[in-house]
Amino acid sequence: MTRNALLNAWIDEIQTLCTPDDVIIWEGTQREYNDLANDCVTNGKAIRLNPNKRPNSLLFRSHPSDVARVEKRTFISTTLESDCGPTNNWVSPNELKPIMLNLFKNSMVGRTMYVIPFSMGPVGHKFSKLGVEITDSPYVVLNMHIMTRTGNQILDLVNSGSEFVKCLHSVGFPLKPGQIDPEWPCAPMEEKYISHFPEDNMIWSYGSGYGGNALLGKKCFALRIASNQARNEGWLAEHMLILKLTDPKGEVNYITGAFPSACGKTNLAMINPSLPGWKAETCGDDIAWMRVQDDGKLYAINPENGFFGVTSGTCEKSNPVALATVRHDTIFTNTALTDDQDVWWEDLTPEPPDHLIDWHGNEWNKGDNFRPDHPNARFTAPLTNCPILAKEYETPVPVSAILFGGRRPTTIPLIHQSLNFLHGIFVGSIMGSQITAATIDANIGKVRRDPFAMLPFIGYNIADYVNHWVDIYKQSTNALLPKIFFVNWFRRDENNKYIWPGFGENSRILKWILERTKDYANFKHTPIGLVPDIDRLDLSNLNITQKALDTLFEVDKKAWTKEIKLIEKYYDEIYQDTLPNVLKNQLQRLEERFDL
Ligand code: GTP
Ligand code: SPV
Ligand code: MN
Repeated sequence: MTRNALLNAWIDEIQTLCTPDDVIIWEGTQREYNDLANDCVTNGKAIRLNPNKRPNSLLFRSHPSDVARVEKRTFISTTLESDCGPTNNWVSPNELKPIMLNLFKNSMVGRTMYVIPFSMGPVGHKFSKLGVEITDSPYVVLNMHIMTRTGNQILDLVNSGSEFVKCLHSVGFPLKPGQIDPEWPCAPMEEKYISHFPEDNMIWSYGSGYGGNALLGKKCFALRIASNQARNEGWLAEHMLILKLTDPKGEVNYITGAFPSACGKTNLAMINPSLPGWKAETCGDDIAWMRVQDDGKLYAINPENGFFGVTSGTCEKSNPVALATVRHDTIFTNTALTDDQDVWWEDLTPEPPDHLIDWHGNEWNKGDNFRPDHPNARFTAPLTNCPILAKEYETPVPVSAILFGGRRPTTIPLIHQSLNFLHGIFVGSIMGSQITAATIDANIGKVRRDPFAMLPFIGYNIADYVNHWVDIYKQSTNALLPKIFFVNWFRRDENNKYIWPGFGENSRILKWILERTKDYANFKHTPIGLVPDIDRLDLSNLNITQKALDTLFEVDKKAWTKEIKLIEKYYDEIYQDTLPNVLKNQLQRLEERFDL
């Protein structure tokens, strides 16, 4: 046991409740990791990849029902429904706790219970927060080991009395005596619960082993619980990448970007700029914790220690940095397996291999009319695997620009700048994006509102969240705070093809953005904000037609009149009588600028 009485009492309580066969306190060493990885391979839970091609790497295949976050089974459990708000599923703790206690009862029979002390953020840093995850999933342990700082150093902090978030997880598949454990145990959909109790700083997750449902440091803690902590303590917990950019003169700037799940954060965080002389380095690819410091600037730090990235679409041309990052010491989930025991996913190579084992473990032959990998297949790799990891990845960095963005096939231009911080908050609040395979949903491809790319991650009432952004604004001034932009790499033409080449070419837009932060006269006014003066956009050596450019930067009054109607409807539905003043005022001004 540990030297912390509170922690010991909790471990005792969970052991008595879940009745695992044994309990292991995770010390966080590479040796433990290697041993557990070997166990997983021996027990048929994982496949060791070819050590010559992909050293120290594993492939896991999940149950076909357990492939992504489950928003319908994700709950914010607060005493008052109004503290949860209209965008989250609410159940009162009095109702939810007994249901879940019943599920957790004896849920770990036949399994080992792991206790993982972890830190979100660098160990001991004043911006960091501690957690302890109890889980019966070796897959979760291996992933948490990569995604967070784990082990004895953190246990020492917990033992010396630091607060921690209690994170309880079970795959929800107790084993009867003699019962064979499936490759990927989990519970049926209606028994899955991803529950957050912000009043207790506590997370209970039952029935899923996948990603954000189970690696509780990530979305559950670093966004949903942390957004509550951030509101109480005056900072921001956001679904954002953090990118360091050095221009050809050597000037350094930091940019954050909030795009919904599977909408390009990891790729922008690892951008390989096509513009000569520009250098990009990665600070974070999914989550940013941000605070206004004494100098009035907003500083961001990545609380994670690894990448849990989408494999689909990743290739030498689109993202060579990601490919280098996953060369070794990586866990793959739901990719296909090649004949020489390596991984393959859609677009990795222009032509697929002739033969693969698909993510179900079945034969796949070239020409088969189904995908061999899952669209939400992922890699888990340590930050330190990234060849362009910024040296300051463990220090808060001052943010010059915040990018919001999403997948919008129409209406939204490639880039526009908000008029000021409050207008930027409005722009964040009206974000829309096509639903992606990062969540289990029948409506993939349909545009939904995803304010601040945080729709599934705000751990409290969205009206309070928007007002909290205004409170952050009040901690400083427009002059010192980041400038706020909106990007859309995903505009499509009449043949449904992406118009903008994206990836490394996005550096052209980043250059324009940094010029804007320095007030260059490189823009045109439109009713929605500032768009590039095309003559001032660096399009050197880019093969793009005038027609494409016209579409990319058009602000079409007819389309926007329709959009504004939709925004009004959305505001009415979501906020009713709690619509924050900032949104009311900004919407009115937008209508005025369009002469509506
Ligand atoms: P989460 O990890 O789910 O939060 O996703 P993410 O926001 O980090 O998205 P990611 O960078 O993994 O990209 C998701 C998908 O979008 C991948 O298939 C990428 O190849 C694709 N993508 C990323 N950037 C671009 C871009 O600039 N243009 C185009 N066309 N596709 C992109
Ligand atoms: C996302 O869905 O935004 C992810 C993947 O980053 S998961 O960790 O599953 O939430
Ligand atoms: Mn994400």
